[in-house]
Amino acid sequence: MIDQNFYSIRMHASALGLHISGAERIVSAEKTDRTVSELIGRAKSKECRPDRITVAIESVGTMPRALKALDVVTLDVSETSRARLVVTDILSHLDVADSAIAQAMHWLSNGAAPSGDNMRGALIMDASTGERLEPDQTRGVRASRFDWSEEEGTLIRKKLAEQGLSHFRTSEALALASKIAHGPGVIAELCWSDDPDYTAGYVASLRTGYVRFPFLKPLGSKKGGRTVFVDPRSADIPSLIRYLETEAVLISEAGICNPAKDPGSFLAGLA
Ligand code: WAQ
Ligand code: MG
Repeated sequence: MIDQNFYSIRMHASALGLHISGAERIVSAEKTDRTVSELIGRAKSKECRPDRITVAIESVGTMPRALKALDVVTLDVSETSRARLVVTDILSHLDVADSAIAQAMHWLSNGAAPSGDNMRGALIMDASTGERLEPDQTRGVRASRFDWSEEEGTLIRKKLAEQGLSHFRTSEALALASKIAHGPGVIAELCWSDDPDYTAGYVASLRTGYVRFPFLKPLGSKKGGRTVFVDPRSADIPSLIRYLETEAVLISEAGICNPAKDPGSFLAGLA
């Protein structure tokens, strides 16, 4: 019998109890074996050798929700402090309050967990007050069960590469941001990496698309994270968390990958 299900395949690798790598895919039945070996290969390719790799394979039914990816643009700002000012302008334009923007920047810069470490998941923040709404403030909320469809994954990597964006992080973050932006009650997301040598970050929303900044944090900083700003009037936090963590989403249409712009003309285009 032909198995028409799609499967969520999630890999997690650790050494001495510490997380070293994780990745996930959503694929049709005939691609599960190949995908499992790709993910194990990825876990083993890290400098630090894992002593434990877990792979979970789970049916997500015959028709994951299909979403279109956000369009992409890079804003050429070479200075982190200036990039964060442009991010502030964009979020203000989306009606995120100044206090909420300041809170998000603070937590992403300093480690949002009570210990001062990064959280493994995202903050959920009331866009009008900056209040943190995620129930577990140590772990945050992990968006999961999303992937590019095979064809559009290939297409987006090509389109991104044409704009000089060939790091795997970009296409992965774009898929994640596209899922998050479609969440019920979500206004926008702000992210930068926790990897000390990866300085890029983005602000994303349905209205602006995925707006990247090559230098959203200082080189060498290990502090990073994600903040999801929600509209307190329309967001139901348990529904949003259920969507982010468990609803299977296939990004089945690549968006436009624009050439880099200067922030002034981007902001003028929003107004
Ligand atoms: N759900 C929610 N939050 C997450 C998830 C997830 N699935 N994965 C990571 N985070 C949070 C967590 O706090 C991490 O510390 C933080 O985000 C950063 O994760 O070139 O590489 O995987 O356009 O380090 C963005 C720019 C790169 C890409 C983001 O994030 C580009 C990146 P990282
Ligand atoms: Mg990281």
